[in-house]
Amino acid sequence: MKLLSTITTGALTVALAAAANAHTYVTNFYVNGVDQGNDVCIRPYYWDQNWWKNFPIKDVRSDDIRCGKKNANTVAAKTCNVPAGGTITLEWHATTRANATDDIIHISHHGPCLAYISPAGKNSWVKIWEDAGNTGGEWCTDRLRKKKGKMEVVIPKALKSGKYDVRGEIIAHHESDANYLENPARGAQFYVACLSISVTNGGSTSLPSGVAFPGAYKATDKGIHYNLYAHWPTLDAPYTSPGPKVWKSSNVVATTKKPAATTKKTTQKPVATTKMTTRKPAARTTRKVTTTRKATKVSTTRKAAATKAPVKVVKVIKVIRVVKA
Ligand SMILES: *[C@@H]1O[C@H](CO)[C@@H](O)[C@H](O)[C@H]1NC(C)=O
Ligand SMILES: [Cu+2]
Repeated sequence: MKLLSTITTGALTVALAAAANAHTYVTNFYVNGVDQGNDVCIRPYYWDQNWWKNFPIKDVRSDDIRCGKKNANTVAAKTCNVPAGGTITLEWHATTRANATDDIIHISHHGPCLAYISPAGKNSWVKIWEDAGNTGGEWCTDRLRKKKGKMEVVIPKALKSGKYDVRGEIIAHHESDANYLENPARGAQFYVACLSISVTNGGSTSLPSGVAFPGAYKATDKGIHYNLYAHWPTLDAPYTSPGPKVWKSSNVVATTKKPAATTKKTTQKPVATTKMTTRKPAARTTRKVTTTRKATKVSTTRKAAATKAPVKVVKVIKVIRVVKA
């Protein structure tokens, strides 16, 4: 499937060329940095002659929005053990992992990354992590390209042991200035992967009830029908991700792991901080270094979004689009 869109904004013309290899999918899953093997613990991606594994889901009303094409109720062949508080990594590629020049996700694709968790087989998703918004026009997808496709998510330390499904997601906004319901040829693109994990050495906290897919997103949500080009040529228009807020219990874990943010966060969540500190002082110290960076990024994103002036919508004057089968 070849696709070429030319977007003319005022005097500026952007040509976005994308082929089948412009999209993305998850090839590998890691537990605390250890690769579990190709496709292991990942629901097998559907594909046929008209649908490649890396194609995006676009209709948020479809069952496919849950775990990808025809994957709403499938299961992975294997379940991977993940200790509570451990880090899982989803490795994304546009073509194959073996391809040394794989671009992870096409450079035209910008948007947030999100992760949800649900009790296995239930359709009750709790958001545990997101890298939403942008810093000076740099998005999660841009960072992902630099990190060779590796998306890291911490499984909440407090979470009860048991079997869970993890839903990793990237939303690409290069065509989401159009609302999919009005123009199904364009709209936001959702790249979704579901994984089967068994949380071990968990805490005492059950997941709160989550959101359903479909159901959680609407095509008209601000974080879905979003004009990436509103501040053209910088892609830094303020952004709010769709779906629920990140689960607080996940934040508790994140707070203890992010000393740079401690001053601010402590005032917000003194109880939580104290709890975690008394429980695991050793773990806290060990992880200080890695997480300082993340904390800085997160707060930068928020500040950037907060200080931005209201969005000025630059009108897209002309949108020419050619789709070749
Ligand atoms: C390798 O990746 C690049 C960039 O995604 C792509 O253009 C090329 O076709 C890929 N090669 C193979 C053999 O898949
Ligand atoms: Cu794409």
